Amino acid sequence: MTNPYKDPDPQETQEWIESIKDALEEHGYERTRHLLETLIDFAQSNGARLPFNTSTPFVNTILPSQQPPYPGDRDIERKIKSVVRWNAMAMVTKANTETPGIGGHISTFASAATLYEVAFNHFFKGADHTDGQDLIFFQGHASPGIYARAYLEGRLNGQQLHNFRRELSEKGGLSSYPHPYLMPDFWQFATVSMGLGPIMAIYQARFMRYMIDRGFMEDTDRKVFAYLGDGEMDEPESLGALTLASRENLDNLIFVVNCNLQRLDGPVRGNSKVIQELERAFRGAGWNVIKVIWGSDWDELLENDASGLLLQRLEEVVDGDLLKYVVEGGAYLREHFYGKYPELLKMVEHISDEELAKLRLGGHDPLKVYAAYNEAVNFKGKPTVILARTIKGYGLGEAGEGRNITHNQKKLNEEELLYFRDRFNVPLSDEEAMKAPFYRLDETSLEYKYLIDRRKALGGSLPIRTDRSTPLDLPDISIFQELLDGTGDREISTTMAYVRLLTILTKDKTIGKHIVPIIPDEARTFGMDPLFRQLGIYSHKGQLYDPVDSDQFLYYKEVKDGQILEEGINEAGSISSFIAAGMSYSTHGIKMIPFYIYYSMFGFQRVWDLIWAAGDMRVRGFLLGGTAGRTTLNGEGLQHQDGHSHLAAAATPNIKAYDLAYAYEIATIVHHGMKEMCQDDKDVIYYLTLENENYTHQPMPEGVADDIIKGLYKIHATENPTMRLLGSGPLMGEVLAAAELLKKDWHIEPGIWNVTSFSELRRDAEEIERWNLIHPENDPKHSHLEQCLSKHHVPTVAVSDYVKMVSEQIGPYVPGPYYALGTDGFGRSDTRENLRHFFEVDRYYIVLTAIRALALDGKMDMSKVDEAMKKYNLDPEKPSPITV
Ligand SMILES: Cc1ncc(C[n+]2csc(CCOP(=O)(O)OP(=O)(O)O)c2C)c(N)n1
Ligand SMILES: [Mg+2]
Repeated sequence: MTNPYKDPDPQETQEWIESIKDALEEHGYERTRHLLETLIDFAQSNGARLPFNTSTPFVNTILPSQQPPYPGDRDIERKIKSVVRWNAMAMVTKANTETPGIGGHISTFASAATLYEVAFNHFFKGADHTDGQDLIFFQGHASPGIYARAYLEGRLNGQQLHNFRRELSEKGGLSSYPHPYLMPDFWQFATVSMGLGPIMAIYQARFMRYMIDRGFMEDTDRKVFAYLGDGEMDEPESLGALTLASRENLDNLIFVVNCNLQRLDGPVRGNSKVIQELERAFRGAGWNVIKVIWGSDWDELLENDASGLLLQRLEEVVDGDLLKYVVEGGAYLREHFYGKYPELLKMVEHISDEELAKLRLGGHDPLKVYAAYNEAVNFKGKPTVILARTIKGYGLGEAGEGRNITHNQKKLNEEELLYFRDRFNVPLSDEEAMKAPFYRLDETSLEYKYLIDRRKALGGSLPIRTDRSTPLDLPDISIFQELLDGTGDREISTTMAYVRLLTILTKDKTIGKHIVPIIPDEARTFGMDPLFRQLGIYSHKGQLYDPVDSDQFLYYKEVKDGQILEEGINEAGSISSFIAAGMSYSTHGIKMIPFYIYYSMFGFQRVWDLIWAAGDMRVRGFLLGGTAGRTTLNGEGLQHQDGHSHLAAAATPNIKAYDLAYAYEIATIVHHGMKEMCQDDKDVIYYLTLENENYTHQPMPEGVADDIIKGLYKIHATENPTMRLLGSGPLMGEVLAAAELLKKDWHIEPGIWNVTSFSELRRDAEEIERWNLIHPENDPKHSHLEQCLSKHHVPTVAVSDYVKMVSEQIGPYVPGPYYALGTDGFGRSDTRENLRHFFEVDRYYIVLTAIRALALDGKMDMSKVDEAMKKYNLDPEKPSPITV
């Protein structure tokens, strides 16, 4: 390492080095480490003020002498790898030749091929392995390579490869990236939104531990591997949860960062070194770091570097230069890298320019990569990251190797194809190669046999997504009887009703232990703290301290087999836990039902991308937006009040979203949702908004369960209504009050309906509309909305505590004129009453809108509108909540 301190006594320094050398030779690494650490501690405590340094020299962590022998046949593996490389390149080239602009990536896999091949041949455990299956997050843009291998194994056919990125082709195609939603028997994890893979992998590894600690499964040494791009590590989510992994000693977790030093536009760190920076971040966070920078070709050079000058030069040089050397070749490298010091030039004078340029890097050398994996899978007590130096577009030559344009290289021309063929010795004639065909290994060949045998020995082909879970018995809905019966005079919030439901559910003998309550430091806000003691907060270490409230019955109890995942102020982490639990039916073959309750505003708008990924991965579970509703959450203000998460939920295809008003609705929906998830094997996420306004809850009316689930049920019927009111969630109270006013002050008796889900109504209506459109000869079908409302062609006023677009979703399908009241605009801190007035969703504005609707419908005189405004003191000059 470069040391700015000028050594006044090099001889003394040398003597110290000699002592260390002796210690290493006589006593080995551990003893030497102990000696040095003791010396450092001594120096530090005697005022030496040592600088903090978390990086190690820019060389491989594992020395050549520490490398295990390679257990495979390197020649056969190289041949297999070459064919995988070829097919991966060919499928992208073909796709873009036939359909220009269809996209795809050649360079990412080209850089990562060795990293994957060594793992496929020697480490990844498949679904039939006696230990169970490893969980592997493949780098999304490397998908062509993963398909190419599956093709060689005979799992995919040529037609499918041919239709890469054309999933809608008649005979089926392959998705661009890992999407379990689209290829549910193949991909396990959605990784292509960068940064989500790393955080999700950490929480998968943690959830695996949770399942073991809670006694659901044995600890069989299964691993979670996450393959990541070095550019991807700039996403805050990538590094954001590192300390959780080390704090929880997740030695079942292995990150492999493909350090090709490039991202899409150019270098990840032109002016410094990304590998060193990542090492610092990971070591600082308590991870085991294995750097795989230089291949075996460098061993001798580095061993001969007695003066340390080569190492010094390697430390000096920045990534921008390292990339230039890849592109410019040997002569340039000699002049600019070695040429800086005459001694270095001398070191390489026996090596030709061509050989110099070809000195292989660590991430392309199976020996080095194997050594790294071998250490990683055996390392105890900490998660491991392998930082592997590779070249982006490796083997593409002038078509893009190491160049800034490499990420967007979508096809090779004939000349480039021939170069690639030669570079990897792919057995194709010129004529054949120029057509970029897919190459299949002969089933009698050694390579084919080896490929298949290796995977057989390791438990089967990968990637694979299975569901080996069995249905869970569900208790009857009567376990929630107290919620179905109403609260009498007692006023409670829907949040309190939910907590009661969760308490009952977790105590249930049939399903209780499969419930995974997840909470990001908000349990007391929601009144969930009694569950801490009842269920315990999961902690692998148990509780090493006496909690401050240990003298109380409901103390803060952390325990090794605790059921609650208390994630701290960490919504991205919490949703990652939700994802891990909600796909447990597939990853662990055991159905678990996550209930993740969070502060509504910090849900969808903060981590929607992870929720989207959850949808892609067919996660099942319940999301609960607590303290929701723009006017129902009083006091807090603009950044707390959620009035729009239902828009996001409506746009997420496998989310069923409900805004609930009464306890019995919650019981009905949760019971139905559990049935879908645990017995019908539907991949659904239920999203329920819950509020903190206290009011009384009626007993459940007869025969409304199905309608509650469908999204709309009747609260009050009238013989011949002239209009109807639709209320939703907490604003149901204002709707009922408005109906009273309409009756008392205007002698109007509206029909009253409760909307539990605008989005479910809309989906149903859309589906029916579509069916009717394309079946003109058949009797038209009728949506639930139509069945409920088509009897009376009267004006409708709909009110919710969300932006108007939420209730407007059903506008086109509601018979008669439709008026939506909602909470568009930024929130404010004030009382509920004032907020509902401000957003014009209170009972008076509902009445006003109803009267105008009737006037426009010719049923009342327009002068009544003005009269109503005066009567209820509604100021026509009041500023608009949308713009003020
Ligand atoms: C969140 C997100 N932002 C941007 C992209 C677009 N994108 C795809 S690949 C890529 C560059 C990837 O670089 P790196 O992570 O270093 O991977 P490499 O291909 O170099 O292995 C970008 C910006 C994305 N997929 N996800
Ligand atoms: Mg990169």
